[in-house]
Amino acid sequence: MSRKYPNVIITGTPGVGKTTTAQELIEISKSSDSPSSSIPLKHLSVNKIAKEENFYESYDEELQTHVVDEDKLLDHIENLIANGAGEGGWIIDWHVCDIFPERWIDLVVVLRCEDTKTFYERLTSDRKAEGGEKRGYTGRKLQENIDAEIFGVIAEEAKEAWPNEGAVVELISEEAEQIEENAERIWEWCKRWVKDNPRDVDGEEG
Ligand code: DAT
Repeated sequence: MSRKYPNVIITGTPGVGKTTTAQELIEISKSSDSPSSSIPLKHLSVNKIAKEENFYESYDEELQTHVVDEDKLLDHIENLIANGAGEGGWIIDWHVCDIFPERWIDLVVVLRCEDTKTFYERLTSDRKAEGGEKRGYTGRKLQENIDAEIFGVIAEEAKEAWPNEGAVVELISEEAEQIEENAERIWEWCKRWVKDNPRDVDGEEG
């Protein structure tokens, strides 16, 4: 592993709070006042990239969703991640995690909203998170996402793809104050990773 900063994926069923949490984490990293612990984290919103670059393969009418061309997406993200000598610090935000090679990612955070009433309200609400996707889910799209969250489908996929002890962390994202708490936890984890993985001047592992 030759990264200077850790790559983190924030995943979970649509509506659990990935984008909001990633944005909060970036804010925390920017306001960190200690130069020794400063980490230039970068938000990589996969939904945004897929839309901007038009990495859509087709449209699923029943699920009212675009089907992403995963090969194009992975090539694009690989280029981004390899930039800057692959220094790391990418905060990847997407509901799919297991298409990414295991070695790209140092920590997988699965946000959870097991309180079905809260989750239902979020998915059916028309509110749009800043830079996020418009909700107002109905029909099969709504039901499939609620079921996926109840059964913890994404957490299972994450644990299968990253079987190493401690590689996957599940955090509850039900209450508003948990957004900041979770972002703080991920930030503390990033700082510890940097301390535990020191580099020498050549950028080699120390
Ligand atoms: P995601 O990126 O996982 O699809 P989001 O960040 O767009 O989710 O959040 C969806 C909506 O839910 C948005 O209006 C913000 C709200 N939300 C997210 N996490 C929350 C939390 N822990 N408490 C209260 N509201 C939350």
